[in-house]
This record gives sequence, C-alpha cells and structure tokens, in this order.
Amino acid sequence: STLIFATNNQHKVDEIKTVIGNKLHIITMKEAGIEIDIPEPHDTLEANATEKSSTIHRLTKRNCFSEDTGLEVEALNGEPGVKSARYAGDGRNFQANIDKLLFKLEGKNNRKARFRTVISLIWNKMEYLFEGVCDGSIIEDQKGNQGFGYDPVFIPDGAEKTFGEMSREEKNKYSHRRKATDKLITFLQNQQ
Ligand code: ITT
Ligand code: NA
Repeated sequence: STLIFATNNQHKVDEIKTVIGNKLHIITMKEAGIEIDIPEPHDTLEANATEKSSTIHRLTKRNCFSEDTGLEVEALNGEPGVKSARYAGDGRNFQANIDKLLFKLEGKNNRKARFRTVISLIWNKMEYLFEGVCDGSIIEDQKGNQGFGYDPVFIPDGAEKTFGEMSREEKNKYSHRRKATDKLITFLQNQQ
C-alpha cells in the first residue's frame, strides 16, 4: 500500500526514491495534498522523526514515514547533530552552515564525523524506527556541488571524494539515508 513520506526536503525525496525504485510506493506530502511545515522541536533525531511522522499520521490517518538526519562531529561533541538544519540560524542556509562548521574545526586535527539518519515509520498505527550511519571525515575546503547540506565537506570512509562530488547513485553506496531506507524496505517486504 501507499506510504506518505513526511518531509519538506526534496533532496531527501530524490535520494530515497532512487533507493526504493519500485519496491515500495511512496508519495510526497504535496502529492497527498498536505502543505505544512512539520515541527521538529526535540533534542534527539529519534524524537524529531517521531514528531514528524505522528503529525502527518494525525492529519491523514494513513501509513507514513519521516526521517531526521544529523551530522555528528567528534571534535565538537556531536554537534551540529540534531541542529544540523539550523546550525547557522533559522535561515537554513547550507553555505552558512558549512562556513560555521569549518570555522569551528579550524586548527583541529580530529576531523572525524558521521551522518546519522533515523526513519520513523507509522504502519498500521504502530511506530517503528530504523537507523543508518555513515562514518567519515570533514575536509578543510569544500568540494563539489551535488547533493545538499554538508555534502561538499564530507568524505565517507572508503571513498576519495566528497558526497558533493558524487552522483546520487554513488552517494547511495555509502550513505546513512540509504542504509536506513534498506531497513525500512526489508521490514515492509516482510509485512506483506
Ligand atoms: P524535513 O522536512 O525532512 O525535516 P530538513 O531539511 O529539515 O527536512 P532535517 O531536519 O533532517 O531535514 O535536517 C537535517 C539537515 O542536515 C539538512 O537540512 C541538511 O543541512 C543536513 N543533512 C541531512 N542529510 C544530509 C545529507 O545526506 N548530506 C548532507 N547534509 C545533510
Ligand atoms: Na526538518
């Protein structure tokens, strides 16, 4: 059956659709006729993902899922983490966020970081969480303009270029979001 993807971020939709292919049928909030800015007021990815999916479930009574993602930088004690979207302010400006991150990491030797995605699925009124993690590091000068957010400064372990220099398919080989989505797909395939 159809699942609503509760997000306002088109990049997430594009990436997840590439992973899902025709394995599941998902529609966007726009396609479901919903136009709201979903709240994410909590201090964990899990709680925000739950907030987003349950908000859309309350409105539609339909099966749906959301995801919340954060970049967790070791030398910054896990920041920006749950604040990744608004790190440099409410403008949600990708470039300003990157600039702030690189400034905070100036002179630091430890560049280790990870992306973490938490998917919250509401399926037949029950909630299920799926996590995906991608370990990597933050480079000193940004490279590439593909993807979104912090992609131009993040090199996943095992790769030689940033997510910003990768096609969607290439990013999906490594990405947090692809790993969490794989778990969602496996779960739903076992429900039919
Ligand atoms: P929602 O409507 O789904 O909430 P959002 O853009 O607000 O969309 P988040 O709250 O999960 O998403 O914010 C995460 C931020 O982290 C996002 O705005 C990007 O700046 C960054 N981010 C998330 N996934 C990323 C990825 O795969 N690569 C680079 N940056 C990413
Ligand atoms: Na958000």
